[in-house]
Amino acid sequence: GKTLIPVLGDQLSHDLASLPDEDRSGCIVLMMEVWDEATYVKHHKQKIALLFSAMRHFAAELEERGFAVDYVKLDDEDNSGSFTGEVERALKRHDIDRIRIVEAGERRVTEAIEGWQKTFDLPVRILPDTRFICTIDAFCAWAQGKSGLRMENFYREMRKQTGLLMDGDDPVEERWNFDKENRDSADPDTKFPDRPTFEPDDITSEVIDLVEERFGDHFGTLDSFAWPVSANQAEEALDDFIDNRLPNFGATQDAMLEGEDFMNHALLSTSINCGLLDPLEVCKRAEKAYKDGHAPIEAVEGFIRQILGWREYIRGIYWWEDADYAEENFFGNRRHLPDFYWTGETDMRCISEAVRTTRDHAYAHHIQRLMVLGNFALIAGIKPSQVSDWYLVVYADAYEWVEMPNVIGMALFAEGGRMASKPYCASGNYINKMSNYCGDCAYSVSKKTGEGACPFNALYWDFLDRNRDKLENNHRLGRTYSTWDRMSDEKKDEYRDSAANFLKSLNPADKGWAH
Ligand code: FAD
Ligand code: DLZ
Ligand code: SF4
Repeated sequence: GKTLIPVLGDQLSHDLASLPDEDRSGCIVLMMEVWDEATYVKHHKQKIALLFSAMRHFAAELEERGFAVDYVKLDDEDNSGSFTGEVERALKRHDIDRIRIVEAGERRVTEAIEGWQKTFDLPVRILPDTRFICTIDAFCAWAQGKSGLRMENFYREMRKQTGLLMDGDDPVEERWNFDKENRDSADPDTKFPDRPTFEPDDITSEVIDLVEERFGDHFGTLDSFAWPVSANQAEEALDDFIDNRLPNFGATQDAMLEGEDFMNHALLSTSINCGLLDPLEVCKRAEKAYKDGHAPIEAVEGFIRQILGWREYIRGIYWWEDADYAEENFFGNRRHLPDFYWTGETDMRCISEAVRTTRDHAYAHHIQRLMVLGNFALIAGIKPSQVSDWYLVVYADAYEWVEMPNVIGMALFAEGGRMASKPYCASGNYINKMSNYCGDCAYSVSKKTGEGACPFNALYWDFLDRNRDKLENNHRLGRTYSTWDRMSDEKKDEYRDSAANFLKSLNPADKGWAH
C-alpha cells in the first residue's frame, strides 16, 4: 500500500516535513477544500479565496514535481465537508496502509487528526511543523517555571540561537532593541510605495466566483483581491518589500494615516502563515539588506523582531496556554461586540477607517488592530470571545494560533497579564499623536467629556476606574492612577457619566448582555 499525505490549507510549503524529497511514487498527497474549515467561523471572502487559490496553485506545482495529488474541490460531488470525512473517502479510493501528516496549526484540527489512528485503524504519524523557527517543545522548555513570559527575553534567545543580527555573542551595533527609534508619527504628505498587486489569474478568478456564489453572505468584498497566491508571487512580494519599504519600515511602524492602508508594512503575513514564504528565509533576506547597506539597523531589527520574536513567541504562547484560553475574561466583560465592527458605521473616524480597510482588503496594519480596534474593545468592555471571533473572521492572515494570543493576551489583557506587563489602553490623545484621523472626526479629541467629546477619553478613565481592584497593583499603572486620584470628584464623575452615556448608546436595550 501507499502513504497518504494530507496537506492542509496552511501547509503550502514545498519543504513541508511530510513531503518526501525522493521516492514520490510511494505516496498520495491529499488536499481538501472542505465546508467545515470554510465556515467554522464565517471567514472574510478574501481569506477563503486566498486559501482555495493558493491550495490549487500548490497542488499544480506538486504535480509538476512528480507527486500524485488527489485534490478535492468544494463543489465535488460527495464532498463530506470535513477533513476526517475526506480522509475516510480517500482511503476507499486508494490502497493506503499508513498516513503521514504535519501537525495542524490549531487545536480543533489537531484533535481531529489525533483520532484518526483509532478511527481508521492505520498507523498515523504526526510530524512537528519544521517551518516554525522554534519548536513547541523548545518554547515550553523556555516558558517552564518562569513567572513572566516576556517576548523580549524570548527574542534575545532566538537571536542567539539563529545568529541573526549577531556579532558573535553580542547583538550587532551593541543593542538588542531599536524600538525607541521606531515610534514616530507619519507626515501626512508622505508618498508611500504602491502595494504590489497580483491580478487574479484563471485559477483565482474561478475561485472568486465560487466564493461569491457559496459564501456570499460572509463579511468583506472581493473586488480588490490582490494577495500573492503562489510561492513565486509571494517571493515577488518579498522582493518588493525589501527593495521599497524595508528601509523605512521602522520609523513609521506605529503610525496611521487616513486612506493609507498599507504604508511601509510588509504585507507578508498572509503568505508566511499559509506556507508560501518561510519565516527564517524572510528574516535572512532582511538581514542581508542590512549587511549590504540597503536598509538601516532600526528598520531591519524592528522587522526581524516581528517575525523571529513576536510571531514565534505568539505561536509558543498558543500551545503553552490551556484549551480554555479562548474563554479567558479577566475583567468579566459581557458587552456585545458593537455592529460597527461589521458595518463601519460610526462617527469615530479612527474606527470607521480601520473597519473600511478590513472590509476592503481583509487587512489592517498592526496599530489599527491593536490601538484602535483592540483598544476600543478593551476600554469599552466587550466580551473577549466575541472580539476574538471577529478577528478570526476578518483578517486574511488569521488562524487561531496567531489571532488568539494577539487578541486575548495582547490587545485585551483577558488572561490577566501573562503576556503583556500592562493593558494596551489609551485615550484619544494617543490616536491623535500617531495619526491624522482626529482632524476629520465628528468628535473632538481635545474635549474630554460631555457632548461631542472623543469617546476614547472617557472610556479610558472609566476603564481604569471600574477595574481598579484588578489593576492598581500593576506598577506600570502607578502614575496613571495617581493622575486619576488628583482629579476632583466632580471631574471623575464627568468621566464616569460620559462613559456611561456612550456605553448606553452601544448596547441597545433589546440585546442584553453576553453570557
Ligand atoms: P508587518 O507589520 O510588516 O510585520 C512583519 C511581519 O511580522 C508580519 O508579516 C508577521 O508575520 C509578523 N508579525 C508582526 N507582529 C506580529 C504579531 N503580533 N504576531 C504574529 N506575527 C507578527 N497577525 C497574523 O498573522 N494573524 C492574525 O490573525 C493577527 N491578529 C492580530 C490581532 C491583534 C489584535 C493584533 C494586535 C495583532 C494581530 N496580528 C496578527 C499581528 C500583526 O498585526 C500582523 O501580523 C500584521 O499586521 C500583518 O501585516 P504585515 O505583514 O504588513 O506586517
Ligand atoms: C482557513 C481555511 C479555509 C477557509 N479552508 C480550508 C480548506 O477548505 N481546506 C484546508 O485544508 N484548509 C482550509 N483552511 C485552513 C485550515 O483551517 C488550517 O489548515 C487549519 O486551521 C490548521 O489547523
Ligand atoms: Fe478616534 Fe477620538 Fe480621534 Fe475621533 S477624535 S478619530 S474617535 S481618537
